[in-house]
Amino acid sequence: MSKKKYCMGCGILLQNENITQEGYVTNLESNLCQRCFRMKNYGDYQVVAKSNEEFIQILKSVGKTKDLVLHIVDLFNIDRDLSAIRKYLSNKMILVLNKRDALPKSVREDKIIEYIHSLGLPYEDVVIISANKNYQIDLLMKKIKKLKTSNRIYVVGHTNTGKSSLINQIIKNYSDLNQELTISPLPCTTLNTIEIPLDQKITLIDTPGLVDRGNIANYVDHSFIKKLVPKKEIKPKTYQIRKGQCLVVDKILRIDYIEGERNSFTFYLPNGFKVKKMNAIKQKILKDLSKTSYELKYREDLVVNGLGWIKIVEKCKIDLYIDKNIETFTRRSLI
Ligand SMILES: Nc1nc2c(ncn2[C@@H]2O[C@H](COP(=O)(O)OP(=O)(O)O)[C@@H](O)[C@H]2O)c(=O)[nH]1
Ligand SMILES: [Mg+2]
Repeated sequence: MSKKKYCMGCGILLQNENITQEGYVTNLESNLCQRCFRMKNYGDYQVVAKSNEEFIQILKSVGKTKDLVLHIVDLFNIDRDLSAIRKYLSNKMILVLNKRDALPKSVREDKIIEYIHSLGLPYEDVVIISANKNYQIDLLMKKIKKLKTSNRIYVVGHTNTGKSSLINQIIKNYSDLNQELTISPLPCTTLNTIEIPLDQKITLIDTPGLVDRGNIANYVDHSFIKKLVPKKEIKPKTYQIRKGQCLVVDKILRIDYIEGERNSFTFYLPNGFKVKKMNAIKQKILKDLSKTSYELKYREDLVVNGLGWIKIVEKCKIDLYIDKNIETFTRRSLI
């Protein structure tokens, strides 16, 4: 039997026997499976439905090593609970906050770092980067070299946080390899671990991300998912609101202002979304969605997993209407 060969884009085992199964190629000489080939060359995305069980096993096996781990988080969608991933790992870890380019330039990075420190998690270090814009990748490399415990460095995080994008940027900057990992706005692009030997001293290992069940991306169709990944710096929009009014975002969420002084709501959403202010009395729009009541304290964010957040200045009571599967929560204002 010939040696097993894996797709250079997503890590899946290549096979030429069953076209309906993952890893299919017509010719085993190919380096990319048909799915990756189509994504790369035609932007033709195919979703693979995977259970997280397999990905959790991979994380657990990372946890058995003593290697340094980069935990990649989307700055635009910082997890409510970073230990959803951390709990499988006792390794030394660097927290890497990606997609800086999507946040307004005016946002102060020290405030974000301070927010992370306030969570009191034992990361060795925290770095803010943009994989797409090649921002602070040198700084990250410096920290990797300083903190690495062996030649192997794992890259973990939820799906779509930009793990493969980061590794591609590092390959470009620091090696002569011509490998390029497959990236896409859909969940479950990377299917297996992929080892990238950058040089004698550093091998990066990409991993499939866990799917975050509360993320809005799981409950909308393809064309909508593309809208959720901010490509450019987002423009926050502020609305003055008082009792009796409501704010509606496309067909996905509605906020009724139930109690409180005049207030200011600033929406941090990808640019394609529209916010409308309306009179709530008798307004039936979106009321069939599931309702959650929140009491906000002074300067808190209302976060909608996978969509963005709303910065609310004064304390108040609101009713939120949204699909019941989508996770929402409040936190101290990030910025
Ligand atoms: N704006 C922005 N988007 C990014 C950045 N890094 C990755 N993305 C986008 O996020 C999506 C998921 O990226 P991918 O690398 O496949 O994530 P992975 O699932 O963690 O490997 C793609 O649409 C990327 O273009 C970044 O630095 N800035
Ligand atoms: Mg990936």
